[in-house]
Amino acid sequence: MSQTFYITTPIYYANSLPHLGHLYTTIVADAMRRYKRQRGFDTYFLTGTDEHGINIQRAAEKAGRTPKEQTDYISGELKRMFRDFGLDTEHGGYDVFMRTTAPFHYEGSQHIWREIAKGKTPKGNDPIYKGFYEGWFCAPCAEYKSEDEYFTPDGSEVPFCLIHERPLDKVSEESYFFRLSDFNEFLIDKIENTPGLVRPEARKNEVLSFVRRGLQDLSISRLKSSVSWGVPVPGDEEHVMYVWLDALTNYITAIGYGNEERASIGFEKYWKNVVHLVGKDILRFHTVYWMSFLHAAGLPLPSTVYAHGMWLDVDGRKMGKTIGNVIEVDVLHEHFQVDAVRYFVLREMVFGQDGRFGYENLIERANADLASGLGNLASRTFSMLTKYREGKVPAGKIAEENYIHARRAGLDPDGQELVSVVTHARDQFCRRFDNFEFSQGLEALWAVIARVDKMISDAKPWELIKDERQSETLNAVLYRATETLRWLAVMLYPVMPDASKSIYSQIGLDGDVSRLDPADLRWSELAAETAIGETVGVFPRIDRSKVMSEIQQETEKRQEVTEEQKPLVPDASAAPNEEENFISIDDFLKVELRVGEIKVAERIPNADKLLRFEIDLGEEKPRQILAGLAEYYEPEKLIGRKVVVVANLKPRKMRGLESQGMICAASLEDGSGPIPAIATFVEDVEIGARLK
Ligand code: ME8
Repeated sequence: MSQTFYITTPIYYANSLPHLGHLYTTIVADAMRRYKRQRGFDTYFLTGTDEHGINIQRAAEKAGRTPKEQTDYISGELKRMFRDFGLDTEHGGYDVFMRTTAPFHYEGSQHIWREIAKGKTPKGNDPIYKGFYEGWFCAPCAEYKSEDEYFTPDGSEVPFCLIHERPLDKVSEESYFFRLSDFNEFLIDKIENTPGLVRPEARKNEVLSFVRRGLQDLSISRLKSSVSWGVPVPGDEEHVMYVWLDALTNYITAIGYGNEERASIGFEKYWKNVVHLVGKDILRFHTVYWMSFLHAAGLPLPSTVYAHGMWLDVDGRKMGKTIGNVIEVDVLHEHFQVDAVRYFVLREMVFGQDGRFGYENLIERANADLASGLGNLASRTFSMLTKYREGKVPAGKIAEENYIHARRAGLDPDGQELVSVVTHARDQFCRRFDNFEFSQGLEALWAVIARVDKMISDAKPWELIKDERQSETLNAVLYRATETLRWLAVMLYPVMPDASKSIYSQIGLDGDVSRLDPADLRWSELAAETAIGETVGVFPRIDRSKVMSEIQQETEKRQEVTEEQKPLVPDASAAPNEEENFISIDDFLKVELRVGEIKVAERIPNADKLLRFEIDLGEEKPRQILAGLAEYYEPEKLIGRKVVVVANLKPRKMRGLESQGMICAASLEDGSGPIPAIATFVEDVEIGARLK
């Protein structure tokens, strides 16, 4: 049975549209898996979307969608991008697109929770205990704020919400905790002593020094009343799991851990050799947290967590919409060959370090390495075969008596030198790829291209053809160039699947490159007399100024459209708000206003001001809402009236009754104080309709 190889990308957040970063990690994983498949491994490749948690809940609210609609939309967009770039199953890419909202994933996540709870920490304690989570709460946002969501103004003792610019309340909430503080020594020992567990070395040291500073226990649940969008904690429906616990667990539920649905994929089989590819931004989650969770659940650790660097713009700045330096994946897809993009990202970024991405760099590299390099070698070789040898691969051996002629043409007569160059480059390429050193692996192959180009230029086939005595020399040059192309086509398959297949078939070969092991390549296995296929250019030259001006124009157009779509009020999150009274459209959309019909309206005993309503919002059952309207309205007269309800207001208790929303009313002044006038509709509006 062949050895297995399981590779994963992070599952990307379903709160915003996919970008170059997501494309990048997935291309790397895809290339690695294609390489391992060629090497004979039984491979499995996972990508997908992370669909729970407050950020998704918030993004959905912002966009006026339900969380389910939001996650369907983003995972759909991600799948579209993957399809465009040939990373989907149909093109030989991922085997599974995980979505953490899948029922089998709920099952598996709850299973790991139970397993963790059953076990003991390395220090013999219960890994999970109940405590209180303390945090800064923003009432208008109805949520806890993390450090990057608040600021502390000078002179204030408490932080302020970035959105509302008002003080936050220190609130503590019941939560389950994971006893992470018991895992320090375990993690240090494992990470220090397991070769390749955390890579590259610099990142490993980073994690170790983080762990050495001491670990704090981790809150691993949130009350459902504050974060509703998540996997319920088994045995306690009031809580949902911390999103990272559920997200990380996707790597094992996908292959059948803790659920029947995917058991046939084979957890036992694939968990033996697994590589998690991640950006350095989420290294800590995949090492400190994930490894502790796994160990607590009695499961083996992954073989490798490899953290790569980040793409920055050409000037080394982080990419962002506000600076306008984002590389658009749709632009990439429209203007560049998929293989060129794949080659560029693998060649340009030294894996593990940050890299710089600009359209111009991409064009430069594609023209130099692909159009003038590999593409030119292929097209000149095929056109010479057509022109000089009627489209057939000649025999490559030179008879000893002709060595003298070959030498005269500057060609090594027995060709051993080239064989050893190519073989050495192949070995190096494999070693580099095994070691995630994609850029250096490709460099080794381009040295071969340069070498063969030089062989052709030195030998000058266009001169050789004129001399009868140089017939074998010409044959040898053509054979060696074609044989090198065969090797390159096999080796380059993981990086440029389309170009590789194209070159392979242009040579006249019909094997399946995706299954050819570069280690099995033997020089001169290309049979003489092979009739080459139809010649097609693999990498057309990119007209730099034309493409750049098209991209420029499109970017401008896109910006104009965005300008037009901009809300009439400035976006508070984009620029400091000088006009205190303005809020952004997004802020407004956070308030969910809905049409409701009053079904019940009654006084509350011993309360002069409050009325109790039951209002139908088109939901399963009417909401109970309390409002201070008793002094102004006869409750009976309000029954049947359509009103505007703030539907996402945090429920609060008044007089022992829970009020689940608010009725909107204008405030009129009659000199003695404000008098409410309930907002209503002249038209016949549908119950539950949203106001925007
Ligand atoms: O972190 N350059 O999802 P996410 C290179 N859901 N890669 C980049 C990049 C950049 N500029 N920006 C993003 C999450 N990435 C969690 C993961 S896993 C159990 C849960 C890539 O949508 C890189 O792989 O924020 C990074 O780690 C990932 O996208 C973050 O994706």
